[in-house]
Amino acid sequence: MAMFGKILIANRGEIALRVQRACRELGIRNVVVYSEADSQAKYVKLADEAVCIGPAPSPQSYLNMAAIISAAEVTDSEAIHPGYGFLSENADFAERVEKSGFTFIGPRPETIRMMGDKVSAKQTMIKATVPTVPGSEGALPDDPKEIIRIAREIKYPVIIKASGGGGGRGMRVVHTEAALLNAVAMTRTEAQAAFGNPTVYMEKFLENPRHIEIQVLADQHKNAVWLGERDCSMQRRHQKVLEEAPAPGIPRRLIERIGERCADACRRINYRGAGTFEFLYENNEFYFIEMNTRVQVEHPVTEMITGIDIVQEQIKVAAGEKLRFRQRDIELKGHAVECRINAEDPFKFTPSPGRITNFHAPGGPGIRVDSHVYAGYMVPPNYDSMIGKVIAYGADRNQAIARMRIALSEMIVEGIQTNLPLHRQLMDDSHFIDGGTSIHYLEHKLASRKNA
Ligand code: MV4
Repeated sequence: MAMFGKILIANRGEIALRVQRACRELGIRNVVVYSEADSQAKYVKLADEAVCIGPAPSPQSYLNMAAIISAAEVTDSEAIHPGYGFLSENADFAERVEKSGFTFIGPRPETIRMMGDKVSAKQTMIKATVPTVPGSEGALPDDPKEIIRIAREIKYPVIIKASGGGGGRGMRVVHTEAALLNAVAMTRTEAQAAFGNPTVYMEKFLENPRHIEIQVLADQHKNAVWLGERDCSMQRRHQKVLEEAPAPGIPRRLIERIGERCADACRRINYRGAGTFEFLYENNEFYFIEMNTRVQVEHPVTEMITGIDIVQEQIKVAAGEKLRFRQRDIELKGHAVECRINAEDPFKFTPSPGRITNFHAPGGPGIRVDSHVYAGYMVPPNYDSMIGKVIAYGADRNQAIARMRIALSEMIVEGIQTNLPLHRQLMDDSHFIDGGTSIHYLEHKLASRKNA
């Protein structure tokens, strides 16, 4: 199968630029679609072709399947890269893309649909011997006696999760039997309203875990590899703030065992493309929770420690190429940290759109900046507040952090508010420097900062 001649990028912002760069390096022409709010973006001007797909609100532009597929048709594109967010994990979109004769750069629609249903995703992982959180094996039944019995078996606290949820939506922690049935009923009602699916399942609630994820890559010829792990525990309200690779303080042989289970699961389900297995990690044990079927915001930290360009690999395997490396060829070298730079109030976290009047990107050894913004750029109010990412690579974690500290001190973003002050504080935070903080650490730190 021949490499694509032209790819349409169905996204915006830094990831549109990231995919555009991958296309250029592979010698593939790129088509960018954009909303009226993004007409002045530099990557739009730099695109081989650009098609306006609608007004600023996402439902009318970046979520408008018909407009995006029309843009692919009029430009004679061969494949569509969905980036992250928007339509990237929408199985119906992937299906419509393929039915219209284009290649969807991502897994098969059935795989996306299966992983989008958290109960079926978890059952698939149990079959593939990936360790999961102890809980109801499958959907919770209606019978209240059964629900009570399952919770007693798991032991409190338990968590009720919506099968259609994920990423922190549709969950409820239950501490006592007295609260159980009402919590199940409420989660079901909310799940029906939010996802059109009342199915819920139950897990043991882990009180103080870390969020560790494994990056995988699979071709269409039964080859699958894992590209190490990322620690994404530094988060606030389910929004990751800082990620790093490798995860500090976790025994290597333990991660290798889990990574092998993930790559093996990919082979079993004939997975195609890049993907991420999300785990909770507590008391030296990994527990699978969800799989993401897209490229993730934090993919650069893995690229830095493996030397593998994940976006280029996504494109190559979508075109039918074989992976050119085996597991034994993959070497995890050094350490990388990524800070997500958001246009937001550094204390209240409210969005801070507007014109960037002055911008200076950091540089120097080991520094990578993935950002589409520049001095004079207008941050539109319609989308996610992330304006870019700073990634620092070093021979070890201390060097990566030292380089990040310098980079953050050099960086200038004026005209809007950003979370740069928070990142600068984190680089001097003794708990972060020690490594291995839990998913609750940042929120606790922020709460005590307010009282200080
Ligand atoms: C959990 C959990 C504790 N125990 N499951 C939140 C997002 C979704 N992907 C799963 N989530 C959680 N599932 C069990 N059995 C705690 C969380 C959780 C969390 C997970 C990852 C990153 C940040 C989080 C913040 C709060 C709760």
